[in-house]
Amino acid sequence: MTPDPDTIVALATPSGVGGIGVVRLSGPRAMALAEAIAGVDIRPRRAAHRRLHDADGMVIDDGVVILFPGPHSYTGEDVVELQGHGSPVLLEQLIETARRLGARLARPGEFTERAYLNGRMDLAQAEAVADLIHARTATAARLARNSLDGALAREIEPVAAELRQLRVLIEAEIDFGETDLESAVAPEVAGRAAGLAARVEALRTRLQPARVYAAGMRLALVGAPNVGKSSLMNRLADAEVAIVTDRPGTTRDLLRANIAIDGIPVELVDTAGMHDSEDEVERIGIERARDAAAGADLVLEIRDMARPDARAALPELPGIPRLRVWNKADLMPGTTVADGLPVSALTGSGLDALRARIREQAGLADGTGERFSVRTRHLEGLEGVAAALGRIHADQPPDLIAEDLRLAERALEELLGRGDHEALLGAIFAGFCIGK
Ligand SMILES: Nc1nc2c(ncn2[C@@H]2O[C@H](COP(=O)(O)OP(=O)(O)OP(=O)(O)O)[C@@H](O)[C@H]2O)c(=O)[nH]1
Ligand SMILES: [Mg+2]
Repeated sequence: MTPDPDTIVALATPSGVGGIGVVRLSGPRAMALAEAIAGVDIRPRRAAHRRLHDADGMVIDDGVVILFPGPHSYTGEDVVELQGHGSPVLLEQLIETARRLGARLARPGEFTERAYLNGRMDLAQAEAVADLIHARTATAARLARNSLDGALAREIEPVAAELRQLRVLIEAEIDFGETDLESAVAPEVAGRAAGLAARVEALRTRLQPARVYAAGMRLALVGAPNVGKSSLMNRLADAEVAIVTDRPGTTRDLLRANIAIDGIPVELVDTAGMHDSEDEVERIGIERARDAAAGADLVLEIRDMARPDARAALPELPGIPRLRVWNKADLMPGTTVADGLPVSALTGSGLDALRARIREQAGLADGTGERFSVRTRHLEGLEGVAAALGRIHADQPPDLIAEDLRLAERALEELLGRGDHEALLGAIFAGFCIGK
């Protein structure tokens, strides 16, 4: 038998002053604590207006109390919400009271972890809770919302079903067959495994682009001084984020702006113009510009159409795509460029094409894959399934085939968090905020 879990408490709303603040409790003692704090005879699932007391019976606040008896609650346990005035001091007193009465502070994500452990959601859904909370664009939120409804599980259920069938086929032969004879089912199993591997791989390819909605994209704007990097960033951000002057060397440090491009969260990083400089401050700035480029998902190499020779000495960055952007197109009407995109930070011309190219770079050119939020972990899981299936050949002994089918199944189970994967759980729930 597992021991009774602790009763946990945390602030569920952001810290700071607000209209109201919500303290949430979950665990076997939650109802008893609610009684001690708010009094008896509260009907479940109904908002009750009550005085909220501390452990000595002194009134802390008055507010709304809602009881959610398990198992039909967020965590599957008894859950209590105490809604008080949004004063950090009062809410802290409420939390302290719950602790004095025997609750302990929740770890980050512990409410959702309990929901998962109690079978209220699968692991991909628990991750979707975090993705939903942290969504930076409406699209990202919509996809996370779909994931919360179990979209990934539905997507991989047919794969799991086929895997089970293949295992039954091969294991039945191992259990009952003549082991020294050649396997009768191996050719069929191997053929179907190959088909399944291709299906899983296709699924991975289809889902991959959607990852960017949760992960976001970092774009570094780099180039020679005065080509208009800061102007372009301001124009894309639709705000005066960076100082712009006609003097080369205006930007000396990294500047960041968070924007959305077609629902993709994009962080723009403006950098110091790159050139040979004796100036210590400028040199450090240029060094940082190089680091920013090295850490980007896409480098926008900004050039000046009126000064085609002004270029930055940017080192090769293997694996980081680069897009050449010719700025100040307004100064060179009628001129075309052979390599890259003509834009004007001044007039805004070419920016729609630039946004389309950025979206394309994210792998979302044709809008595929944007149905639910996808994490790298999911893609790697699918890769593991396909790899195990891909190892299967008709001329292998049946027990080897069975072993690879088992590995494929385990990779699939891990995707949804079925089975025992404690280290994985720790890593996932640590990424949550406290109170969720
Ligand atoms: N005509 C025209 N001028 C531009 C355009 N973009 C920027 N400029 C001008 O070019 C000059 C330099 O612009 P910045 O945005 O400061 O250039 P930068 O690349 O950030 O320069 P550093 O920070 O010094 O490296 C300013 O005078 C801008 O007004 C453009 O599209 N057309
Ligand atoms: Mg600048």
